[in-house]
Amino acid sequence: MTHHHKPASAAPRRPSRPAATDTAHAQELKRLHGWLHTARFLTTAPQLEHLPALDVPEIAFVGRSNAGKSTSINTLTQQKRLAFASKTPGRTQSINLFSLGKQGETDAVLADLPGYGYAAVPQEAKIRWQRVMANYLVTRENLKGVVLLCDPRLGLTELDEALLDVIRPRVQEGLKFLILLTKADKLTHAEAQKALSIARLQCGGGEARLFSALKKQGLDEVAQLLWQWTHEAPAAGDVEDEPEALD
Ligand SMILES: Nc1nc2c(ncn2[C@@H]2O[C@H](COP(=O)(O)OP(=O)(O)OP(=O)(O)O)[C@@H](O)[C@H]2O)c(=O)[nH]1
Ligand SMILES: [Mg+2]
Repeated sequence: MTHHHKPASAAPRRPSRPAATDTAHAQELKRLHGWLHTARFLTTAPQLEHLPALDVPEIAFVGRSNAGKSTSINTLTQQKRLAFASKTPGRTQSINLFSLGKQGETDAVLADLPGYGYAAVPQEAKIRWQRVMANYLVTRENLKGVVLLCDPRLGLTELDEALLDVIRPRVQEGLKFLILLTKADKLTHAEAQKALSIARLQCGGGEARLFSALKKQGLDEVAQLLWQWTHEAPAAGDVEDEPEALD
């Protein structure tokens, strides 16, 4: 057996380092952002039945049109045009899936859902879309978490509340839920804190965070949540009921 030990005299002295915990934390964040940066397009599904059945945890980004869903996905994954910011908001009726995972392995999926509430969309299309989304949120078996993007200057609208009603039972059964208050750069510190405390009351069992794509605010916290949601071991004895479809 050959040994490759260098002579002791050649061993360099270790440079002094910051506190070990700081280093570990910084490395952990670097790893998380590296993980998010692996995001790549998986598929687009115009209808629910076109969505492939997957066995990796999925996180859905939902919210009003123009809330900043596509921008937040691009910011979190540090990619310029992974999710398209549509020129005609509310027109896309497709669910876009993005895979995450190193070395080409997929260990999680992000779903970019079309926004709702855009005034120019015909009523019929609005109702159809609401039903598709409700069905997705209720029946998608690998759905692990929902990120509801909300412009804090508008607060939760009627349609956001309707969505909350749909997912509330699943949140009680362990579905992870985050209200992400976007465009925080448009608020003063006091306004942002007020919006955050309101959202904390509204998120019933979930979480609420401030986020700004422009100022890169909230990225670390969201990255940590997304990782935890998709990688934490399910609680022992946690038996899932078959989800029931809406009509
Ligand atoms: N100031 C500021 N503007 C933002 C931020 N995030 C998004 N925006 C802007 O908000 C607008 C809408 O952003 P999108 O990401 O396209 O919104 P969306 O929720 O995907 O909208 P739909 O695709 O229509 O559902 C764009 O003009 C963005 O540049 C932010 O953090 N700060
Ligand atoms: Mg979008």
